[in-house]
Amino acid sequence: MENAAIIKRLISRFALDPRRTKVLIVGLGVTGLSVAKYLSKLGFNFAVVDSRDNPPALKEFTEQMPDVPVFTGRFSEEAFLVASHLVISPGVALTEPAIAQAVLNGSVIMSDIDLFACSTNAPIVAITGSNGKSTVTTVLGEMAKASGKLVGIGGNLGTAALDLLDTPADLFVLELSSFQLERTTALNAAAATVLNISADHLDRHQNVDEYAGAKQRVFDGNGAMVINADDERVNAMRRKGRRTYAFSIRQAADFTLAKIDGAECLVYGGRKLMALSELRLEGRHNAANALAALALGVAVGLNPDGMCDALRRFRGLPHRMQRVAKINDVIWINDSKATNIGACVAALQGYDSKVILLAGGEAKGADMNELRPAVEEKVKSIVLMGKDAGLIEQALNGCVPSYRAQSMQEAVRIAAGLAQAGDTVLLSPACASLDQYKNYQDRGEKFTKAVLELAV
Ligand code: UMA
Ligand code: ADP
Repeated sequence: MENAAIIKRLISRFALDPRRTKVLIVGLGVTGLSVAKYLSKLGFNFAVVDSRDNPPALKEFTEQMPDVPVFTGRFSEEAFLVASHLVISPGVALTEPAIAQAVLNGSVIMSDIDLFACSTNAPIVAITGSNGKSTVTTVLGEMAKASGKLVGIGGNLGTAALDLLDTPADLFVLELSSFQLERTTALNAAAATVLNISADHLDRHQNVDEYAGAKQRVFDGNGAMVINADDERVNAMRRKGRRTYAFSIRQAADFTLAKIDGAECLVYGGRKLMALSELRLEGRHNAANALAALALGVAVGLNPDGMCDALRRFRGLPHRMQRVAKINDVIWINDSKATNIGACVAALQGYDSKVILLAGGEAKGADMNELRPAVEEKVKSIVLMGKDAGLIEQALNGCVPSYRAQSMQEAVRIAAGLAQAGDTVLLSPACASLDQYKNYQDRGEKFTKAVLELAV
């Protein structure tokens, strides 16, 4: 879109006029930097604030925009006082006192996703949910490419949405978090999904209802809705009069699993798309992800043959149910990205026999009692580590043999001692990693390294 057309939309939607507004970018990470570049291109008057002393994008920002005011080290009140509009990064809570005060003073709250939505005429597919977002976003991007589309893929996945505008695209596929959605009002996606809801981020959201409420905003507008019929909370998000596609791995639905000529298949409207055995992804929840991606693709007119080809080629993302090794007939699986209970439970439910589970870390306010039924059913023994190991141990109350480890290496050694031929050892922590690791990738890499050391 031409700059003039974008500005016209920003004015009509948010009264965001480069001639008379002062914008404050809150947060100078990946998002803040993308917003700064965007506002600068459009000729806006803006400043940046970050509560960190040395925010991650500071160096790049001051090199590129040396004249723009930056306030660091705290949320400076002076900066908030003069702002007519705040573009708030997802890592910053809306309950920050400076933000709450700015709202009382009449400042307009926006997200980078709002700016993005006002800046393109290409259809947007928006994907949220507690688990599976990155997988579905990535595979749908591959499906769009296989259908011959130029596609921009990003959002919470890593590339800030506004940075995607630099490359021509027929379609955008965005992964969106609850934090991005809670401050977004202008999205109107051509197709959107909430893949599932399980407790997560309860350190930032007041309760699961409020968290689900933020997620459900992905459906605001008039696009197609893709609904997980197996998830009660998502099922309740259906809206009257909207084009809706349901997917399910347990019951009849528009996109579901069915036996055709003796083989379990992915089907749409009762017609076979491909055999389930052609999927190269571990875990039954990945069948749900595949169905969701197919439904979103159909909703925006992608070619079913191209989509199935992309699914057949897709090997999954690292740290999600990734097979690390088979050593002495024991299979080791890295699911380090399981940073909440829902992901761990889904991983366990995909197994027919009991596994040895490595779990623990930072529970983010979640109720670990919810882990117990799946552990009782699918876990032989559990090795716990990290800050909230004690919380999990308490919640499990001895329902399976439990061990404690101080490091990943120790956890892997304990698991190796417990495992017998034919067993699976699964790292699926049900917790965030930040108490002991840089991030979930770091945790997964340490696990992989420790496992591979067993083989030498
Ligand atoms: N922070 C401060 N003070 C500030 C601003 C941020 O202390 O003034 C802290 C936040 O509390 C947070 C961290 O800095 O811990 C990063 O926050 P940010 O808003 O600056 O993050 P960005 O670098 O802009 O990255 C964000 C997303 N991060 C978060 O939502 C925390 C990235 O998702 C996303 O890829 C990126 O925008 C582009 O869209 C990451 C993430 O962890 C991968 N997301 C969470 C998740 O998936 O569970 C929601
Ligand atoms: P997100 O981007 O939502 O965090 P990912 O695709 O990165 O999702 O997967 C995160 C974790 O959730 C991994 O542990 C993965 O195995 C698990 N997972 C993936 N899809 C689902 C699903 N549909 N239901 C439950 N867990 C899932």
